[in-house]
Amino acid sequence: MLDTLFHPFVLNDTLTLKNRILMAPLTRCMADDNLVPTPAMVDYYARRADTGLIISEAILIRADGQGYPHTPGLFTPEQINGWRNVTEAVHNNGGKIFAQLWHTGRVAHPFFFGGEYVLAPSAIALEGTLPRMRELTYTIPKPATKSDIEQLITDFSQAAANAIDAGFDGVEIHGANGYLIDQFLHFSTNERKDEFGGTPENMARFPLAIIDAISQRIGQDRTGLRLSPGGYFNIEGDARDRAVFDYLLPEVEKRCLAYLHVGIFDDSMHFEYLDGSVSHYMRTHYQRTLVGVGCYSPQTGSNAIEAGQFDLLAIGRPLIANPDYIHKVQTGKQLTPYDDTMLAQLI
Ligand code: FNR
Ligand code: 8K6
Repeated sequence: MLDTLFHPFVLNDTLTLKNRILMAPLTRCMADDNLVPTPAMVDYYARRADTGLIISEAILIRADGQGYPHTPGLFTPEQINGWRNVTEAVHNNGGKIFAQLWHTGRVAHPFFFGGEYVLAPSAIALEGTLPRMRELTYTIPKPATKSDIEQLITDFSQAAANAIDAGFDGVEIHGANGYLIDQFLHFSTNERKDEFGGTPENMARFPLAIIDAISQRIGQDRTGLRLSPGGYFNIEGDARDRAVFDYLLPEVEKRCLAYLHVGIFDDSMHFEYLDGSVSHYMRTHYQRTLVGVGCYSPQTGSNAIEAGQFDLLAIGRPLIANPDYIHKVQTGKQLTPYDDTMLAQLI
């Protein structure tokens, strides 16, 4: 039954994956003070090269996107060189790796980049304090001007070019989990009155512009996308969001990306305004390659693929706990259960 997971999967003319298990993007906060990947990170990713595709932890496209300590970047030559060591090690072990491109928007904090403000669609602060840094409170963001938005699109596409320069096989645009791109797509964070807010077409304009700019720069076959139609992390969902994603998903489908990835921690969560789980909603509105994720085991993930719920399975926390996840699953060995204390080091 698990055989389904271990057959190669043709993503497109450019990329074939050796199996259907992807490593989900996992922020580890382990880059050095200049946000450069370390040798320990090289080894960590190289150990997981037997997955069909590694999606890297979220990587900052520029300094003012930072919202957590020691998250890596892809905007300085030193950072690009650091990532080249990672991609070479993964390739030497027979793997493939995409870079997840990230700007946290209102989830950023000026503390990290020495700025005066953070950028977001609207001046609506995230409530509360930063994880692991409770002394810092989220700030009221500055609504991005049209020229800020143009610059962000340019910087996303430059980061994608930097990723290819660093040897990545492609990029995943982080449009999920309540960060900058997602903030444009939900009414609770987007109250704009211009062409970037108010209607589904307007709210999708910035995300689609980023997708188009990156596809043009590095190729749609090397571009993936993660989206969270259900607001569940850093953001509140609103029944009106449904119309935004009803519009966005067919638009994304037209763009023939490498894949679309569900952004969720637990895919058994049901969203009333989506009429069920996020993967179910996305499958209904998107027929190309879909990556499912969120509390799946090899068996439940394989069942979901066989049932047509999605095509590829991303695994997060179990891959933190088991660098040899693929080997263990293939040989029927017991998996080590994930525990939050495992976040303290890279095994
Ligand atoms: C995450 N997740 C996540 N998602 C993302 O798009 N970019 C990221 O950088 C991170 N970082 C991250 C760190 C940690 C510690 C966790 C636990 C999760 C979400 C992740 O990709 C995945 O969707 C969830 O972990 C659900 O999958 P599992 O863990 O149930 O297989
Ligand atoms: C993408 C950056 C993430 C930075 C740290 C993430 C740490 C996540 C730890 C797991 C917490 C899960 C909370 C998810 C909310 C789900 C609500 C149903």
